[in-house]
Amino acid sequence: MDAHTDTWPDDDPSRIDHGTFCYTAVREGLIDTDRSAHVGIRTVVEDNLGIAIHDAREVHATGAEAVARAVRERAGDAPAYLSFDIDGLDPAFAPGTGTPVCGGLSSAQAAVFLRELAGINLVGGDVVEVSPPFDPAGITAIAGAHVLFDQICLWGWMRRGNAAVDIS
Ligand SMILES: [Mn+2]
Repeated sequence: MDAHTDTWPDDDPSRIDHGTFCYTAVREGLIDTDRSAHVGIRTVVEDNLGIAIHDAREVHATGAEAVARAVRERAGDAPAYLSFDIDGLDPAFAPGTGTPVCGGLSSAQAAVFLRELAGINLVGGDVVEVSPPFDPAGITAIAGAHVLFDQICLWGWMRRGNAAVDIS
């Protein structure tokens, strides 16, 4: 989940940063591109290295549920890592980040998306790019905490044999 694909090559091949890590990971064979997807994209990329793109416009047009189903089907039963860049959300819901882009998902759309991934073989995940100095009202921190909570529930869902997750 991201406004950006982070699949851009760096001028300096020895450097890995927040806009190039995906490029390096694909090049090193760490990502199975046939089973991977980017969601929420609002920036131009000429070559996404074989990773599917479900841009934010598609999420708004077809719904977070439909996009989540497509991602789940693409991932199949492969071990999945879910990286959630908070700038996948619209700046209205996550203003505290370094490279905000308008037109992103709402917190509600993100919740639907994440919960509809239930059943995915999640083995790891993250929430990145929350920047407290840009987040004086704490809106972004709240969004990030909820995203991580939903990821933990997804993980628990698998570990408990798809039984309902007790969040009490
Ligand atoms: Mn980003």
